[in-house]
Formats: sequence, C-alpha cells, structure tokens
Amino acid sequence: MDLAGQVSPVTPVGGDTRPRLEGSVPPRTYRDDMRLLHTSDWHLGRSFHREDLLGAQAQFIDFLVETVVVAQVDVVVVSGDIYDRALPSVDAVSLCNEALRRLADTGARTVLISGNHDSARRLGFGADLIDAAGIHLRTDPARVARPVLLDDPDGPVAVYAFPYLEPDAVRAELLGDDDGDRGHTAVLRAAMGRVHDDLAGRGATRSVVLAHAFVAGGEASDSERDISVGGVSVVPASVFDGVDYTALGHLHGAQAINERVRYSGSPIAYSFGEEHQHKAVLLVDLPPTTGGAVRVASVAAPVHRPLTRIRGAIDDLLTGGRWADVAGHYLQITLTDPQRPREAMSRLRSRFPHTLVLGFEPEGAERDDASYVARLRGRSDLEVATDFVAHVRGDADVAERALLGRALESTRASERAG
Ligand SMILES: [Mn+2]
Repeated sequence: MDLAGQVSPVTPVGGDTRPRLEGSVPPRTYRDDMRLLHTSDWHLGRSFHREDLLGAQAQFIDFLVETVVVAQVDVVVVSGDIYDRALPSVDAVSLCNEALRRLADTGARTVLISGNHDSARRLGFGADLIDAAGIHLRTDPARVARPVLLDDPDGPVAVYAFPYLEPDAVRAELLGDDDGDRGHTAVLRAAMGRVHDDLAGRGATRSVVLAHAFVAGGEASDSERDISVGGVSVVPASVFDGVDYTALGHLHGAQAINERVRYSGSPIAYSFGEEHQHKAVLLVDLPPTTGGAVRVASVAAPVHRPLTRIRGAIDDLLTGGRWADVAGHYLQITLTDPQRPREAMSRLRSRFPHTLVLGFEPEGAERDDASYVARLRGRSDLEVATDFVAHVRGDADVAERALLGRALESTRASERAG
C-alpha cells in the first residue's frame, strides 16, 4: 500500500540543512498534544554489496536528531532491527550509543524494541538503568503490558513496546501450556490481550503499540530477513484494533496498512529492489482523546547515494550521454551484449565507480541461462527447501513442510541467541 493521499508530501532534505528542514516540517495538527516520530529498521552496521553504509547511517542519525528538534517531537519510537546482527560491530555499537545520547539531549523520550535481527539480551543490557534518562529499551516479552507512560495536557498516553516475539521463544511466556496455534498471530494476540486488560484498568488513556511483524497487506522488499514459516507469521492487522496508533517495523518500504497501523520503513535502501522507494520518517500527531483522528506526515530522509538498475550493451553504457546522470549512483548493471565483454567490471567502474552488481543477460538468450541467484530471488528459505525436496524426490507433504519450517525457525532462533 502506498502512503500517497494519506500523508502530506514533504520536501526531501539533505543531511545538514536546518533552514530547509524547518520549511519542510508540517505544523502540529493538535496544538498541545503529543507528536511521535516513528522510524524502524536502522540495521546499524549493515553493508550493501560490501559497501560500508556506516557513513550513510551516521548521516541519517544527524537528520533524525535535527528533525526531532525542529519538529518538536515528544517521543521517538524505533520499531526494531536497531542493529543488523545479533553481534554488531564496535563501530555500529558506537553509532547507536551516540544516537541514544543525542536523542536524550533533545529532551524527547525514545522507545526502542528489538527486531528479528537484534539479540534481545544484548540490546537490552542496562535497560532499567537508562530508563531514567528517557531512553526506554524494551526487549523482554514478559513486559509487553507494562507501558512507557507519557502525558500531555489532555492526559496520559501508554506506549506498549513489544520486542520481536519469536513464537517458539515466547510461547511459554505468553501462551502458557496452550498447545493450540503456534504462529506469530497467536503470540501477538496474547500480547494484545494483556494490553487491553491493562488499558481497561486505566480509564481514558490514549495508546500506542510498537511491534516488529509481517502484517497482512504489507509489501516485502528484498532486504528483510524472512520471518515467514509456512505463512504462519503473517499477522492480520485486526490484531491491533483498539489502539490509537501501531508503529510497525520489519518491512523496509514505508506503507500504511490502515489509518492507524503503519510501517515507517527503513531509513536507507538495503537492496536494489528498493530503488523506487522514498525513505522517510513519520511524524504522528496523536489526537486529544482516544479514538480521534491520527495525523501522519512523512519527512524524507537524506539520500546518501541513489540506487539505480540499468541495462544495455557495454559500449553504449560507456559512451551514451543518457547515463551521465547515474554515474555517481550505486549501480546494478545488466549487460546485454551477445558475448560477455572482457574486463567488464573494471571498464564500467571507470565511468561508474559505484557499480556494485554486474549481471549478464545476452539479448535473445533462453531464460534457462538465468543465474541460480536470479532464480532464487524472492523465494523464502522454506520455498527453496521444499523445491529442492520436490526436485530430488517428489513433493513434500504437510508434515514434512511443517518440520522443515520448524527447523528453519529454530536455526534462526539459535542464530539470534548468538
Ligand atoms: Mn529489518
């Protein structure tokens, strides 16, 4: 789903341009009421086809802090995948540390959850201590119904921050001995049940939920690590009914599932498939009373270096005037020459120094020549595994599919546990 028509368009900004940013931030919808900034999927430490993106990520943090100040944001919510890996590099940890300190310095509160890429235990280190500084790291599934409580002149706002709820890891905590539904929907429903119980005891309180999940209706990109196991991880948006705003992470394209349930998307493109996405953060103005209209605007994030996919014969690429505009972009180039040109990468890099991916699809060749990588693109781990079984022996049955799914799920769980 596209945000078009649901948010006010905002002029893109560069990294360090306070005056331009001021002009691009929409005025508050509700004068004294709470303004959230929703972001997710920073993936600090991630590289892009071996290009280090830490500089781009640092540029985003500058933009984020600037936006918090200029837009007078009250609370920043970061919906998971803070880091790219369970064991992030020291440079990624330093950048995160700097980001949290600078956010605390703005006076805004910050609520963060762990995503499927983060190690909850490592990210949650010291969480109780830094709470006092207004930085609220939530990585413990046992605390889903203990909100971060904020307020504005119209009363309280409860922010319920769910860490990524890996079904196998949190089932005992959230579902007890219930041997029914095993999937992500069941654990999120259980968490939301606790939220509604907690809210019922609070009187009139506006509510915000942070979750890291694949919600039905959302559109995936090529850079999210698959969390779907046999389809059981796709969660209906109705799970989040009854709260004023749900700030989702996991999918890397910004998108609205409905008026109150949205993905901010990642601040930086992490795959060439995100070539046409507009990376942004969302400004969310909460209404004075629960159930009132939530106003959302997007503020474009700085583009460190655009991503572009181009194709053509090598001589045309090296001399054609129409390619001049993309000379500085990160490029995925597909060559269409009948024969693979010699030393293609080094020749192309003389004109396009940031060529990262080089493919070869000779014009008129059969599709069978498509590379293994191309054939697997867009397929989940489970699909690849079941295709393999089908190829060597015949279709996997339902029980075998479930077994493969659980094996993949537990491999991912143990990877996250470090
Ligand atoms: Mn992610």
